Amino acid sequence: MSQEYFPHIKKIAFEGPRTKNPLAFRHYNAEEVVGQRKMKDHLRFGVAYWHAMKNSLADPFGAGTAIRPWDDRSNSVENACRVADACFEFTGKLGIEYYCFHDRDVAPELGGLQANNDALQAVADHLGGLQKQTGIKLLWGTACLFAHPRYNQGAGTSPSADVFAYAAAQVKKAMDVTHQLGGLGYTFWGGREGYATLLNTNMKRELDHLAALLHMAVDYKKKIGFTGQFYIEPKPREPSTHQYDSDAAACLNFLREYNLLDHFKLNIETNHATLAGHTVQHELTVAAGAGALGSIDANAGDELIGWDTDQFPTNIYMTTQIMLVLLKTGGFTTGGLNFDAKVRRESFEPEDLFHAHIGGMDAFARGLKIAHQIIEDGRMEGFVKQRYASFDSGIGQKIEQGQVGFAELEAHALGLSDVQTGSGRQEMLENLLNDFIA
Ligand code: XUL
Ligand code: CO
Repeated sequence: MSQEYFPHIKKIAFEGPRTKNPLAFRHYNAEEVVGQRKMKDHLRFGVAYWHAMKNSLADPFGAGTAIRPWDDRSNSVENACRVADACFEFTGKLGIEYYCFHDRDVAPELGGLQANNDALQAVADHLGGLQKQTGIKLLWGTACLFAHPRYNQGAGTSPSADVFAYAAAQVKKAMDVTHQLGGLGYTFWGGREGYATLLNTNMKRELDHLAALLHMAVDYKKKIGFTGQFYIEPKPREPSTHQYDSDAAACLNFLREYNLLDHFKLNIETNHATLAGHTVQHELTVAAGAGALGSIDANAGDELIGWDTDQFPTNIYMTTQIMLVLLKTGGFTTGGLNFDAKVRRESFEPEDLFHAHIGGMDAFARGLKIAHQIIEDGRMEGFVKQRYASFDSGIGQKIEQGQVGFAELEAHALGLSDVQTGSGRQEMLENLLNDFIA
């Protein structure tokens, strides 16, 4: 890393909430201890290589606008290594400790499988050197099984066995390099694992095939001794009309049905949750309930557009609610907050990448501090505990412990003169939340 790619930007420092410096943290103070952990260990931020480094900022109506002096857009290992150098300089200047990539973000697709594997291997070796030099770690790796035209009808769910085989080979190599780089996890996002019309689709067969691919990955993981965590990333649509991993509940059902639940956790993404008609806190809570909350792709959608706009998260209410769920589950183990977010097409200068990440990091730092205070205060949790108190003793406890059936409950109900629940106090709790955010 001899050349500097962001020469005008120094390492971003914590300057506190009153600073006027746009290239400084107001709230993210890596070493500050919140509860039991340092902020950086609660939040475990990751840079998403595909957005931060490779996204040209094209949209369906126009060409890319991004100015990225380190990337000549040539399909060469040399260019890929230069982009990697820029990525590590960028990540280091932000004080971010993790990154995530697809095989095709970091290395060029040169043609045949062997040439692609060789290119990926060469770049992975270079990435290994950069990791050693900087201490930056790989949060998770993945294979891009959706961009190349061969995957136009899916990868693990393609109607072509040859495409399935090619996808398996690509996952194998992506797992190899993730393992080589000490990746803490490996993600499966099935962008085209779904369908456009049922008129041409055998859904059952496609799901069986997807499960077979994942079982092969589990076997291969054991074979190479990779101990990282596998994740599935739910998303209901885009690019497919319907994706099988449509939300957390659908993923959990699929994993249970095919005996895969012991081997996978979920990587929950905010904008995918909203596309599925949920909030991100809903999706996180569903995953946590199954002991499968693994990692988070941190971003935000645009309520007025309704696509997967992958914007940087700046909403303190949202980051607070994410951190509330996370802290209650004990926080991350293998996972982290990977910024699966891109700057807007209008924000095309390299500096904008810094503003975007600084904003997301500060928003999560605030969310963390506020969520921690809410938990310490205990009123919110106390209210919820009290709301279910009728199950802590008497007939409620017997229901939870499976000691009663319909006959006993009928006898109990016949003896009741007045059946009531207390108020849900939603508005009071919303006001309480606002007290902490203010
Ligand atoms: C797409 C998406 C992916 C996955 C990794 O919407 O979120 O970038 O995170 O394949
Ligand atoms: Co994602």
